[in-house]
Parts: sequence; structure tokens; C-alpha cells
Amino acid sequence: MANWNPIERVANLRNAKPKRKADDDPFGRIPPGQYLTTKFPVLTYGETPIVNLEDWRFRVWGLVENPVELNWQEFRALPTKEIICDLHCVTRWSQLGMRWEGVPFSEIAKLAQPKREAKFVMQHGYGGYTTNLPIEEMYEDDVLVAFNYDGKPLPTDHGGPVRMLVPKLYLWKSAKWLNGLEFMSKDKRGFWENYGYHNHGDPWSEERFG
Ligand SMILES: Nc1nc2c(c(=O)[nH]1)N[C@H]1C(S)=C(S)[C@@H](COP(=O)(O)O)O[C@H]1N2
Ligand SMILES: [Mo]
Repeated sequence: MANWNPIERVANLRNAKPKRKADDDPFGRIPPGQYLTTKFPVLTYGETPIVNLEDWRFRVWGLVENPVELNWQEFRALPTKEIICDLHCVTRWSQLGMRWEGVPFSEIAKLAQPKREAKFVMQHGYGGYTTNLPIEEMYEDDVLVAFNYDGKPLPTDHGGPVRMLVPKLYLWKSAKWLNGLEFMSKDKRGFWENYGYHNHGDPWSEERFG
């Protein structure tokens, strides 16, 4: 359980000194201001929701032709994909070559059929976490509703049973314990975006704060 305050956290992050070492970027894969780690730190605001698979539901609503609510069996019947990606956190760690498996966002969209007016997607997680993105970024071919990490079921701390994974952006743009996607015509800021994080979050242009 987090005992810190989001406003203080954003203030501390703004003042944080980069820990980057000279040999941190042998392959040109570490964005500016990031350092290389081989650990996978856990970063959660609030309680970690524990959801068992029998109770787990995944909803798609808003500007879609076909709103859906899936249980675990229905979700796992959707086509899946494996990716290897690098992840970058706004707290400045980057980890390379992580292996994930999940249902591509495009498959969820195929099922729900976004209306023409749907221009933005809000990710919702159990516990109330939200984060927002333009719909076209969700259609990138590495964006997954991920259920496996490193060949094993995604650990609860990292968002299991499923989390969103948007590898090209800072990791706060990937909601853990994902339980819904809301399609919207207008943009709306999510949890950290409201506390001063950037609305977009591209690590290569250091879109850390708004
Ligand atoms: N539901 C939920 N998702 C979340 C968060 C959270 O607090 N709750 N934190 C975000 C932030 S700020 C980060 S950096 C990443 C951390 O993911 P990790 O714990 O797997 O490293 O999850 C993101 N997704
Ligand atoms: Mo974060």
C-alpha cells in the first residue's frame, strides 16, 4: 500500500537527478535521462487489487457499435500475440528485451467496433486507475492487453491477471489490472495526467511532465 502523496511524488520526480551511467546505452536503446536496469520495479499508487479469474470481467464501452463484457474464458478465446519490447518508466529506469504475450488492442477493437467519432481511449483498471491515449496510438502493433510476462502468468504486482501494455510510451500509460476500455470523442486526462504528468508520454522526446 502506498503511503506517499501523488503531489509530492511528482514534485520529487521533477527534481530527481538522472542516475544514468556512461555505459548504460550500448545499443542506442535507452532514451535520454533514463538508466538501464535488469530489475522490474513495482510502482503502484494505492492498494493492489486482488481479482480472481472467476470474478474477472473486461468491459468495452462508450463510442462503440458493440459494447462487450468478457469473462476470462471469453477473453482468452481471442487471438493472441507475443512481443519482445523495451520498457521505460518516468521514474527513469529502462529495461530491455522483455517478453510479453497478450491480446492485441486491434482484436478488442475488431470485436467492439469503435464508431467513427471515437478518437480517444481511456484505460480503466480495478482500483480506479485511469490513463488516456489517442485511439491511433492504441492501434500500434505492439499494444497488447497482456496476460503473460516472460512466459508466465503476469504477477499480481505487475497488474495480473491482465494489464494494458503500450511499450512505446512511458509505463504509466499502461494500466495494471485492466478491466475496461472506454472509447471517447474528446480527450480526458487520466490519473497521473491530472497530477501533472505529460498528456502523451513519449520517452524519446522526454514527455515527462505536462
Ligand atoms: N492500475 C494501475 N496501473 C498502473 C499504476 C497504478 O498505480 N495502478 N501505475 C502506473 C505507473 S505510474 C507505472 S510506472 C507502471 C508501473 O508498472 P510496474 O509496477 O509493472 O512496473 O504502472 C502504471 N499502471
Ligand atoms: Mo510511474
